[in-house]
Amino acid sequence: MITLWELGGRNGRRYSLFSWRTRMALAHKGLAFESKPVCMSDKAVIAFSGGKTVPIVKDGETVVRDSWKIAEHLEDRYPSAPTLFGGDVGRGVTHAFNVWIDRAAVLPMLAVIVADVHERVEPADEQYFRESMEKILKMTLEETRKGRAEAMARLTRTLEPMQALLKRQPWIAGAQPAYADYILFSLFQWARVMSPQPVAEAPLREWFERVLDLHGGFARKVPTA
Ligand SMILES: N[C@@H](CCC(=O)N[C@@H](CS)C(=O)NCC(=O)O)C(=O)O
Repeated sequence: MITLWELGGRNGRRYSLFSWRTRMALAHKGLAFESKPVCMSDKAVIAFSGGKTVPIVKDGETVVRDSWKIAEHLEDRYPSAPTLFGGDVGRGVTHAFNVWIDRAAVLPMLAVIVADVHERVEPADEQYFRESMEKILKMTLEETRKGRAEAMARLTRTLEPMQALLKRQPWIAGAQPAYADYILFSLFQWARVMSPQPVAEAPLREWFERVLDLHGGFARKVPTA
């Protein structure tokens, strides 16, 4: 049995974008898992992992923290299940995409949705979340609400290459969906679970709907904003 520690929000929401990468990777591999929701401010409960972030996976006796390392672990441990990367070159390119999304796109999306996310975290996390996000964004949550249109424009500009790509091929990974799709998907699922604002335009919007339908609608059937 695989156990996944991840952020839990109000009303059963699972809102860690990085944990959505892991969830999708597990579904892609056809692996069942048990979800253990944790509060962002409760570091004692995840101390066993040696770190302070989720997702964390325990697979048998193996504990893996960090969504990219978890994806590599699943690919190596379950080689006969559908591939996440499509070989060594695909693994390298997917890693490059992972780094690009994390460095270029996560902050622009955060700036758009952060105040909505704050309204949906567990009450025990409200203060911790506010303090850490205001430090990262160098502005108050109230200021992010005022700057939303500008943040949305920055996000759209950042992701324009993905809009162009999705006019040429159906999935980020090419002809079939794979882990690269889940990396980009995680941003929009984060928004879908925690914010009532629409954030994706066509053709990204249609691609997002296709990912929601994958694996029996696994990602569609969850509590959202
Ligand atoms: N590179 C890590 C990033 C993980 C990460 O930042 N997780 C966030 C939740 S989305 C977290 O646990 N934050 C805890 C904190 O900020 O205290 C990964 O890909 O797993």
